[in-house]
Amino acid sequence: MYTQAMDIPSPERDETARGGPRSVREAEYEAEIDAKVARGEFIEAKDWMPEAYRKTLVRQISQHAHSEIVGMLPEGNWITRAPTLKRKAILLAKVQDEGGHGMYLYAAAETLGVARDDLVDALHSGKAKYSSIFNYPTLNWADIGVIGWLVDGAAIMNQIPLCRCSYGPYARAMIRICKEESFHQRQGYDLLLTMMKGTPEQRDLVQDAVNRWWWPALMMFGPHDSASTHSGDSIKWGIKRISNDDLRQKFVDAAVPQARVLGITLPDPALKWNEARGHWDFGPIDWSEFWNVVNGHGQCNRERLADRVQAWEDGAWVREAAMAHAEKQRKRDRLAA
Ligand code: BYC
Repeated sequence: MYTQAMDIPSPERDETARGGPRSVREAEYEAEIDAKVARGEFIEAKDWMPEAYRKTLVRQISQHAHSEIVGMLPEGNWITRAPTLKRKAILLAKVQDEGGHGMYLYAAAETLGVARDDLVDALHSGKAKYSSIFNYPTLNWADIGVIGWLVDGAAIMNQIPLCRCSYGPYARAMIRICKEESFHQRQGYDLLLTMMKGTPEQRDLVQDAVNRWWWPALMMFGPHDSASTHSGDSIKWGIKRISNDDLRQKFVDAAVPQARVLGITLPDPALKWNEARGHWDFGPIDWSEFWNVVNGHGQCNRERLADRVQAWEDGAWVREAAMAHAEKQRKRDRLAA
């Protein structure tokens, strides 16, 4: 799996995508792809695929990769301020995992014939999206616990079905990512349980953090199904297995009993068990806030992008050194041959 970036599309398939000699057989290929998806088989990098399927995957996987590396920032901010050595070690490991998730996902996107530099450029220029959730600030230590509990909890709910996504390299990357997300969620919940057993001030910090993160966490699942432009195709192609709203409902149903165990109140007066539906009803989401953040006007959008660009520029010497080392190695190999 970790060499999957080498598994790039074949020139023959590229020719088909450009409408070359094999394009007359496209309908047949599409029927083959549909049958594979229906049988629950993976589509692999070297298989022919409809151009729209490839583009959707590049869009979703690269947005996902960007979310992971931008997602390192709000928590990274607290590594130096963790209250104990144990919490610092846990947070360091979690943030490193997120960097690793970004790398698996960029590698999975590269199998679709895109260059990583172009994806990174799209992020830095503000053209590419990343999850809305990372445009909110982390104001106190309880925010780190709440990110683990709610943000990683929402991420797992969304990502478990992606382990069965029809595109093999993405599905395989998601298996490992979900295992690590599970640790992330648990460490957050554990941190909050510890704070809730502490002083009244600590409990107030937890409640304040939950009040600020609850609604943005619900927005992570994307717009209401009726406003989700990509869901129809993505579900047809087996990329998305469950709709945005259904995943959001599953998340609310899981979070309510967890909130009770913690002893906090979720900030939604409309939250009510609905016997007939067998689910928790919840209040309306502020979609104007969601689109405002998605379109670049959230509290931290500018800061997050500026930090990513700065990190990229600061890391230039590492990339140059790696390239120089590889070149030296190539020369040595040539001489030896
Ligand atoms: N934020 O047609 P729709 C993590 C955009 S990382 C921003 O429903 P789709 C973690 C959407 O892109 C978590 N934009 O789209 C890391 C589309 O715009 P474009 C990241 C959003 O793709 C570090 C438009 O709205 N997880 O867990 O079918 C630390 C219409 O939406 C959002 C993933 O990326 C949003 N929340 O469904 C801790 C999972 N929602 O592209 C934790 C993989 C929607 O047309 N991604 N948009 O310009 C997915 O499952 C899907 O892409 C989504 C959206 C469910 C997010």
